[in-house]
Amino acid sequence: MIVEKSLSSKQLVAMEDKYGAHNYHPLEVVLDRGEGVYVWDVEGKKYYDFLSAYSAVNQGHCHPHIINALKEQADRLTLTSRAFYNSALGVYEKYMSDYFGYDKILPINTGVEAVETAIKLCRKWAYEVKKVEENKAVIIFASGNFHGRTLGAISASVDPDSRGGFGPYVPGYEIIDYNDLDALENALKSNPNIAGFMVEPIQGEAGVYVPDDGYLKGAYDLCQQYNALFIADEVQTGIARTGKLICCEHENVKPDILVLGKALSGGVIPVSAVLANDEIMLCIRPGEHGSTFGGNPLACKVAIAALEVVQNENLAEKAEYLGKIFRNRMSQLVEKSDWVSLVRGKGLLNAIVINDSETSKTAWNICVALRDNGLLAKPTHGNIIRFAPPLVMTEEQLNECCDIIENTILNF
Ligand code: IF1
Repeated sequence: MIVEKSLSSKQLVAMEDKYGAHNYHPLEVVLDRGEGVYVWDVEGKKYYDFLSAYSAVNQGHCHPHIINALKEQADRLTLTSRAFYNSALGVYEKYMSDYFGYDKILPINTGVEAVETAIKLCRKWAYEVKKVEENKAVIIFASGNFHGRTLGAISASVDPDSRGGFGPYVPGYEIIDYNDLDALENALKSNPNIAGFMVEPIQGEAGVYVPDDGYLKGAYDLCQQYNALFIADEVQTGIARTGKLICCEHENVKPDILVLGKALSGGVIPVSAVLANDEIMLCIRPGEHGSTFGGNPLACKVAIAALEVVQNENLAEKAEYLGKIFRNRMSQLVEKSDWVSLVRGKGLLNAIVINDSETSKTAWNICVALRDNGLLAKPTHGNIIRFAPPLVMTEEQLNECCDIIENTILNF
């Protein structure tokens, strides 16, 4: 009998290092299994997941309702392409339209593909509806943004790691300061060819940077005033993460174009979407945009199930409630520890700032210590640690996690 020997964490890390491209620098933990708020490594050690795959696993790992939908549809039909109709897509599109309150949805796969879709849709609208002269459309972005890894997205980036060495870049972009309504008004006022403004309601990659109250509403109103589209990239902030279904809801803003991804599938398979009303969405016609996998029946069934979980388990309300407890606990830690200088965030999208330089290894080393104590998180920008657990966490579990974070940092 051949007994298959399973590989150790060390061996698996070595394999990734040898055979995989070096485009990541992961924290050293090799995960093998997940359930709800927990993940286990290949040696069987259990952790609280405080990253949730960058807010893709809001519904918790391997949520049975979503996995059942996946399994059922996987046995039936997975992909037809859009050359033909499929029995899941129309039902899903209606569900999405009702759920988010838009006339139409354009289904696609990854977050950045949805961002690209929104950029193309915005340009198309500018030429067809706003009557901008051909090839003159400009889209405004906010400095510090993260919209993904394609050329279309990195051309809007100011981060040297994301952008450097990949030029030439896509033209027709203008970058302004984030959280600066005067800068937005100046940009809109000084150029009649502005097609739209794309913005993250909270900048995730920048370090969970929450703009001032009124910023989103103010930006939306300015876009209206100057006949430009307000495009919200809610790939990370959407789907209940910040305490509302979408983060713009905190200011009662309904984006002209809404970009969703990540937790739209509960982290099960890549599913993303662009939502807009007819006047905008119908600017794209047959043959002008699409993807082999976009709108596949597996994705449709998984996304419906993932959104049902959000509703059935009141995840937005939970995120709002637990987020307050979390920031409260972390504010106490700020008082107690010289290592932590502040906590910020909304709902369960939060970060603490470590009192050391951006180039120091302190935040990384704290994350290593957190890992050893059974909690997984990842630093961003050197001295910031992002905390984004699955939203299915109980209050008791959250308090236990706060204890782990507190003890780890006080003993660091
Ligand atoms: C990686 C960061 C988070 C996003 C927003 C679009 C996308 C993302 C607002 C693209 C993706 C991910 C990508 C992931 C790391 C992660 C990330 F640290 F890089 F910035 F979440 F904060 N818009 N963010 O946050 O979505 O195409 O990846 O599905 O490893 O690059 P995608």
